[in-house]
Amino acid sequence: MSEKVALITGVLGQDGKHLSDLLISKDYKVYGMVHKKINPNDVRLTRLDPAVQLVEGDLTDTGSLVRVIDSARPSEIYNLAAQSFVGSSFSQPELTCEVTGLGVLRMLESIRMLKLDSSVKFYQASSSEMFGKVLEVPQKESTPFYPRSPYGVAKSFGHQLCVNYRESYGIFASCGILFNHEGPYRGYEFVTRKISRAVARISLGIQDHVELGNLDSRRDWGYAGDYVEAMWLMLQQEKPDDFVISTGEVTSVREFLQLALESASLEPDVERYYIFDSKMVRPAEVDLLQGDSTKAYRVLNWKPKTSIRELVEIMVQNDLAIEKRSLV
Ligand code: NDP
Ligand code: GDR
Repeated sequence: MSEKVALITGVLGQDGKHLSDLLISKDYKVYGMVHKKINPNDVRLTRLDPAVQLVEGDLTDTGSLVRVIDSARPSEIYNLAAQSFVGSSFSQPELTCEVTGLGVLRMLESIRMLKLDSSVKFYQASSSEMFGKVLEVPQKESTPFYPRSPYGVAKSFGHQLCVNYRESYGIFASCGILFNHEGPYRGYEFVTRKISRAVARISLGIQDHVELGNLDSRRDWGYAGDYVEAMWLMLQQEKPDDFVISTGEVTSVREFLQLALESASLEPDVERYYIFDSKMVRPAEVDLLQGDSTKAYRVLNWKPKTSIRELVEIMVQNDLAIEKRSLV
C-alpha cells in the first residue's frame, strides 16, 4: 500500500498539534506548513512530534503554496491556518480577510494549478462564527450564515468557495463547521485559556483576579482532541461534504469561570475574582452558539467524548502544572 501523506497548514496552532499527533499515530507522513521563522525554543515548535516535516509557506503568497504542495505531494490537505482570533479581526480586518478568506482561494487555486483536482482531498476549517447572530437554534449544516465579525465573514467566504470549487471542478473539498474547541494547547488570548491560566495563578497566589469582557456569551465548547478525529473522518469519506462538529451543550463565560474556580478548589464566587474589562467587548457580539451534530453522528459515526467539566479540569490542571513549574 502506498504511504499516506498529509499536509497541515497552521501546524503550530492548537489543532495542528492535535491533528499531527493523530495522523502520525495512523502512520501518515506529515508535512506541517509554517509561515515565519520560529524561535527554536518556542513551545509550539518543541511540542510537535519530531516526525513532522516543516515546510515554509504563507497563505498570502500563492507561489509559496504551490511549491509547498508540489514538494509534499500530499493525498490529504488540512487547511487549518488562519488569523483565528475574532477580536483581532476587528482591528485587522484586511489582514484577516487576506489570510482567513483569500487564503482558502489561494490553496484551492494551487491545487488546480498543479492539476491535483482529482487526487487530493482538501479539508477546510470552517467555523460556527459563520452563524453569528443565529437564525436558528441549534445550528446545523442548513442554517443560514449571519457572520458578526470580519473573521466570520472571511470564514463564510472560504466556506462558500469550497462548495463552489467542489461543484465547479469536482475537487474533494470538505468543510468542518467546528464549534469552539479548547484544550491544553489553546492560545492564551482565547477566553477559556485566559480563565484557566488566571485561575491557576490565583490559586497559587500569583495574581488575585481575572479581567474579562462579556460574561454572558454562551458557547458550545468541546475538546480539541475529539474534534480533530472528525476532521480526519471527513477526508476518509467517498464524497466531500460539510459537517457541524459540536457537543450540543451550552455554557456561558460566567459558568466556565465558575467551573474553573471549582476545579482549582476555590470558592466559585465569580464577583470576587473577576474585573470587567471594557477593552474585551467586541463591536458586534455572537451571543449564543449551539450546534446540532446529528449528521456527523449519522454519516461519520462521530461523537464528542469529553464533557465540559472534564474539559475545564484538563485545562486548569494543565495550567496549574505549568504555573507551578514557573515558580521553582
Ligand atoms: P490557531 O490560531 O491556534 O492556529 C492558526 C495557525 O495559523 C497558527 O499557527 C498561525 O501561525 C497560522 N497562520 C496565521 N497566519 C498565517 C499565514 N498567513 N500563513 C500561514 N499560516 C498562518 O487556530 P486553531 O488551531 O485553534 O484553529 C485551527 C483552524 O480552525 C483555524 O482556521 C480556525 O480559524 C479554525 N477554527 C477554530 C476553532 C476553535 O475553536 N479552535 C473553531 C472553528 C474553526 P502564527 O500563530 O505563527 O501566526
Ligand atoms: P470566539 O472565542 O470568539 O468564540 O472564537 P473567544 O474565546 O475569543 O471568545 C469567546 C467569548 O468570550 C467572550 N469574552 C472574551 N473573549 C476573550 N478572548 N477574552 C476575554 O477577556 C473575554 N471576555 C469575554 C467573547 O466576547 C466571546 O463572546 C473562537 C476562535 O477559536 C475562532 O477561531 C473560532 O472560529 C470560534 O471560536 C468558533
